[in-house]
Amino acid sequence: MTRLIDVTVPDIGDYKDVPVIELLVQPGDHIAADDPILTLESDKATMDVPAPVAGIVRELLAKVGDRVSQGSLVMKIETAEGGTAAAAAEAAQAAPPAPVAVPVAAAPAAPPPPPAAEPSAPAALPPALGGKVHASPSVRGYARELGVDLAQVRASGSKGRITREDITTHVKAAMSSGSVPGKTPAAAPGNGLDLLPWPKIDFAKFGPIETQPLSRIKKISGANLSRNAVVIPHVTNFDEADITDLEAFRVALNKEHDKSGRKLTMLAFLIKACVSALRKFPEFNASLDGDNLVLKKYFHIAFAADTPNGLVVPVIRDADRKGLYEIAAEAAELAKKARDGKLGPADMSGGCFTVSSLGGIGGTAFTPIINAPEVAILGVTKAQTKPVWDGQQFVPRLILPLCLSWDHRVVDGVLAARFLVHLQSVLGDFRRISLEG
Ligand code: CAO
Repeated sequence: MTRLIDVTVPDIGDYKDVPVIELLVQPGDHIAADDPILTLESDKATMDVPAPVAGIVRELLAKVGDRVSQGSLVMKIETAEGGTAAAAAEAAQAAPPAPVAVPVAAAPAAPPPPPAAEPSAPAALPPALGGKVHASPSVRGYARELGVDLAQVRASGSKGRITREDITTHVKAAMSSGSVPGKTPAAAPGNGLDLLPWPKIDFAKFGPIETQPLSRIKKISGANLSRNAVVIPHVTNFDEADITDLEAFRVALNKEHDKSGRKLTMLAFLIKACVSALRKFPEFNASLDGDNLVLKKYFHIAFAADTPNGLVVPVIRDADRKGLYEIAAEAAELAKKARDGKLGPADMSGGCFTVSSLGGIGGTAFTPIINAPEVAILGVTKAQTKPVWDGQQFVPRLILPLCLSWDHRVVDGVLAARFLVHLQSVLGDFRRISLEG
């Protein structure tokens, strides 16, 4: 006995009227539960909707370009009569799609790659279906991000479809064999990382230990940070800004607004100063896309936020159009959402440049890793009162250390030094911001 199941769009968060950008199955296709059946794309994320049950696709009720929301009927699947009608109906709505956020360093929205099978050698494999590569847009985006040629990837999905895991497996295999993903070793002599295997040590031999699994955020951000550290030629420039007057101004304003609870943070000033520097040096407000540099005309500033589960990077949109109080309040709200584990893909996507502040904690300098596809990140450590020579005598000044990591494929040292000098002058006298058009 079989049953015809109505498949509807599951819970896709706050998204409504999202366009269907690809149908991944055809009537007559045999599919397994959780196979991707169609892809939706909002302005923030691409989502593959999984099949709620195994069966045969009988009717497509949505086409590419249709706009759908939670509950929209998209197809009918004939499934073997297993459970009750209620159970089948429930299954037809159960699994929410995994959104693939626009890549950010620590987006918890992107599912962590599952542990890959033993890597196989990435020899040039025939494409799954007669030379044509089948992969959803999100998988294609993932491949593009890692520089993988899909034609070289062994497909394990239904009907020869390449899955996200296939790409992860391919890259792992390429890394362990020392070749470049998507290229045969012969085509890229000497370009492989040729890394030694990770040391396998029985630590218990040396003393008592406790093993804890990494949090989901740590696993995702770890993979992103490793890629960024390996792929991007980082350089970090250091400088200092005299923030004596700025800090006095901030403290005075906070005292004034003590009762209302409105608070200006150093982070808000830093974000505003970075917008000013990004305006002056547009190469820093850019991303590499193959051989092109995409220059952004918007100013979405990300900031690193520490949470009990690891590092996340929420984004303040249009920071150029927001006032300092608005930026401070939004950063506080996003940092709270981050600590509560409630940031969504939209909160973490679209960043142009990141500020990573350890100022409230300590340190004199560090070398932050760039949050790809951004091209630079500003690290800030604790401001300290230091003696500064004013030409006649040493005077105590509050000095803020600045650490700018930048992508040497896009920026060079002179520009980075100028960027920091500009930050220094704005933070040294914030009235300069009011002179900008
Ligand atoms: N120097 C000296 N003191 C500083 C400072 C600086 N650069 N920045 C902040 N402080 C002090 C201030 O005195 C502030 O207290 P008051 O405003 O009450 O005077 C206090 O630290 C706390 O600052 P804050 O509440 O404004 O917090 P913050 O802006 O420093 O940080 C946030 C907010 C979200 C950035 C922070 O909580 C955080 O998560 N930081 C860690 C980021 C991180 O992990 N970076 C490393 C990533 S690896 O690249």
